[in-house]
Amino acid sequence: MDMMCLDAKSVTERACRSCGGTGIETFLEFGKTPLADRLLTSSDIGEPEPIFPLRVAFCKDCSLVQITETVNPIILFADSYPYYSSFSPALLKHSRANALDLINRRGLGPESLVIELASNDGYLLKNYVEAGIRVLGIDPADGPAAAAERVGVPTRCAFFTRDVAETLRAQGMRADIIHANNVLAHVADTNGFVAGIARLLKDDGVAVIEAPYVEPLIEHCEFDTIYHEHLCYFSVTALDKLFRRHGLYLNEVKHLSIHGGSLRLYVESRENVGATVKDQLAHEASRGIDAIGYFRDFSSKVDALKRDLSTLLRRLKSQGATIAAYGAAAKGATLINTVGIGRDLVDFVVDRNVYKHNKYMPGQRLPIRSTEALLEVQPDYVLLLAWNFVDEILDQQAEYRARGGKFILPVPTPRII
Ligand code: JHZ
Ligand code: ZN
Repeated sequence: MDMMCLDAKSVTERACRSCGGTGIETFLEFGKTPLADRLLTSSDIGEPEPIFPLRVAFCKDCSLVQITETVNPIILFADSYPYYSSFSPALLKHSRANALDLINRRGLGPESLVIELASNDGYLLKNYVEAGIRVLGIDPADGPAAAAERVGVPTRCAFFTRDVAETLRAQGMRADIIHANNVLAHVADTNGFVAGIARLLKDDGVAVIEAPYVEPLIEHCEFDTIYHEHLCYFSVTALDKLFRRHGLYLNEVKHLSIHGGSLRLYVESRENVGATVKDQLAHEASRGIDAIGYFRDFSSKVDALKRDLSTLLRRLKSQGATIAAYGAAAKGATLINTVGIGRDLVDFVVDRNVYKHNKYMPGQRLPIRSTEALLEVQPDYVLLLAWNFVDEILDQQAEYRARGGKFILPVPTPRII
């Protein structure tokens, strides 16, 4: 990464975030868009919003898919970050199962140390605390970090960097497990972050990392998961190279359905590459995911989806239907701003996260209300922006549906259910 001056709002990268190669080729261009998690308050409404280029590129040297603009992380994460992991019961269940599995598999006890990078509101580490295992959370967002402390998860409010890793190591801390969920793609200094993990891990420790996987993003046209917080869109091919550069080895990989299709990576300082990784590398080579050709027609698929969704919404509206949306998700911001879904089509967005209520979606400025509004208003249709939690949300909204309400799923192709 270019060195970012602290005052700079963003920088445009000219070289690959991982390998530094200069052979990066753009394959998708959204123009300038607002920041996906920067929800507006009523006093912001009269002001213009900062917008930044959103452009996706492929590195011919290491196969990493990445955006070319790095927005200053302080703007993105440190101030009023509205994302609290604990609002999703499915995510809590998924996280608890992961912790219990590792406690078992690695025989963790009171002497062990588990560190989580981007520990948010303590949604994962609290399971280790319950089991009497020492933990440390590190997260730069003050609201979620304070919420973690309240549930008994000691948390340092900071960005994790190589320097932070050195400081913790100097204080005698080495981790048996390092968790890093949905954060590797978010850090501007990709190499510094991975080097920090290498320094903080015990010799026989394991880093257990979750990140959205680029293959389902492309195959299911999940273009809305592209926004400025997500700097990288990983393949196993690109990850394997990234870890090896820092003396770490991707030894095992699992597929997860969460967030539209993610990978769980088991990374250690001892090389012991298992069949799951070898098979995945072979799969990516056979599908061509390690070459630009795989990505070339994505842009036209995205355009077709955007057009179909817009046409569907306009048709329903012209028939007199009322439409709301569900999930003031970051991905929802990309969807409404790239498709152009404003107040003329959607009246409001509902969300369970109380920190998002009475605010407005970036760009299109759709107001955000509590989920109760769906039964109060009973709109004819609800566009599901948080489509990754479709099962959970449909169950929860059984009453709205029983009264005749319908959901619109935007991806992989717009459809009404
Ligand atoms: P959700 C998040 O992105 C945040 P987002 C982050 N950018 C990231 O990297 C990805 O995840 C992976 C609400 N909700 O989690 C909660 C309900 O209201 O899909 C959220 O506001 N009711 C760091 O923001 C939103 O929907 C529910 O029942 O795109 C979902 O957002 C459930 C389950 C969720 O991700
Ligand atoms: Zn590269």
